[in-house]
Amino acid sequence: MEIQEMDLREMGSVIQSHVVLEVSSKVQSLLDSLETTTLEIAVTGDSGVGKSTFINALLGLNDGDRHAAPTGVVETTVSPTPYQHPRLPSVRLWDLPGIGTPCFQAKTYLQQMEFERYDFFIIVASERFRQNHVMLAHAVHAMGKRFYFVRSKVDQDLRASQRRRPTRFQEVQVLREIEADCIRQLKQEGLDSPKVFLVSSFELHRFDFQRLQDTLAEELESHKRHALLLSFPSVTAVAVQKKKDALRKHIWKKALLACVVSALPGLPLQLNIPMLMNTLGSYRRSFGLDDDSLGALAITASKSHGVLKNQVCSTLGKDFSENAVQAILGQAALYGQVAARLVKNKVPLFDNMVAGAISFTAAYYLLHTALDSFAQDAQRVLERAYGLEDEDQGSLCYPPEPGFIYD
Ligand SMILES: Nc1nc2c(ncn2[C@@H]2O[C@H](COP(=O)(O)OP(=O)(O)OP(=O)(O)O)[C@@H](O)[C@H]2O)c(=O)[nH]1
Ligand SMILES: [Mg+2]
Repeated sequence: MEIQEMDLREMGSVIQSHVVLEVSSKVQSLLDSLETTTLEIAVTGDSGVGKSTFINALLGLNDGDRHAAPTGVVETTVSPTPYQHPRLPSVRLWDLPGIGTPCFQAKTYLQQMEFERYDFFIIVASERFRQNHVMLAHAVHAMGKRFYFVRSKVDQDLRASQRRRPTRFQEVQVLREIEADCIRQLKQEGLDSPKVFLVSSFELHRFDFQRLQDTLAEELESHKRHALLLSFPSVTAVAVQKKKDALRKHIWKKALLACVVSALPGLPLQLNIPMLMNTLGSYRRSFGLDDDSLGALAITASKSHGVLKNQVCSTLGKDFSENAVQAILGQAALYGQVAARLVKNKVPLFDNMVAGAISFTAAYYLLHTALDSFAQDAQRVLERAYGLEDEDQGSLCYPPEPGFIYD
């Protein structure tokens, strides 16, 4: 009887090890395919309309950054220039030379630009949309790609309008007029229902940038949507929430992979701490909470780096160290062990599985809690960066939320 039970237990361990190994290798390849999915975004328009500034804003870079696209200079380049996302190397924005000449040939232009490589085109204009833009849009569409119109520098228009009619100035009305005017121009040039987004690269958190991001995300297939949601700067509360949701979907995969399973039965499961630290680091950067991102935001928003840093209140946001990670894991493992003991006494076959469940639960709890609190940090940073709160209020840290595991 005793021997039979031993055999059964060993066999269970072997089966379970193999199953978990197989599942984790499948999960790894799923994550790999997600992380290596490319997103190639073409940005085009006439010279001086703000293409490079827009690209830098999307990449979260300031003009002075050594990886930034040069701005405010007359470009003579005739070939597409790629700018790689600083955190996600498989995402690239392409600065395409202008389309301004009267003898413009949309088809030839697209061929020269090697149009197949792009997932979609953003056509930028700072004043009028002209026939050239519409010709390009038609050619892009005919080649099976999507296009979007960005009307740039709206902050400048608002300022000019306010100066012109200081007493009658109404921002919403001016914005509506600009949009209606763009749509009218595009229709006049033969485009039926153009999608136009009003943007200021200096104030991405305002106007239509969020709507542009939502529209792009909706129209992309799932892996590319994930890349877009992670790569675009989260400059509004909605964007922070969407980024959190996008990352949350894959927590269980990350947690599973962090459970290192020995192929030999009988060895306990352990957690891969470097792998967890790596994932947490990418969450933190994704929400712009690392020093570089906070520094770049401080410049864009004309706030002090220290003021923004003070808004980061989560345990891991403040102390991103292995000790802090171990402490959170310890907390989670404690709950896990109580539950595990109950199961283990009843079902000896699942010894290994129970140990695995504790590791998995602890990793899941850690990632889930960290993601929630990073998102809260990001929200506070945003509020302070864009002046929603009073400067001299100090830090707005709330007590940490009790992160819960399964939702
Ligand atoms: N106010 C305001 N100015 C902007 C905005 N975007 C760009 N600019 C300014 O417009 C000028 C031209 O911007 P660039 O980004 O260099 O324009 P570009 O389309 O890349 O120009 P080329 O490379 O020459 O084709 C710069 O002085 C920018 O600072 C914006 O959203 N608002
Ligand atoms: Mg440029």
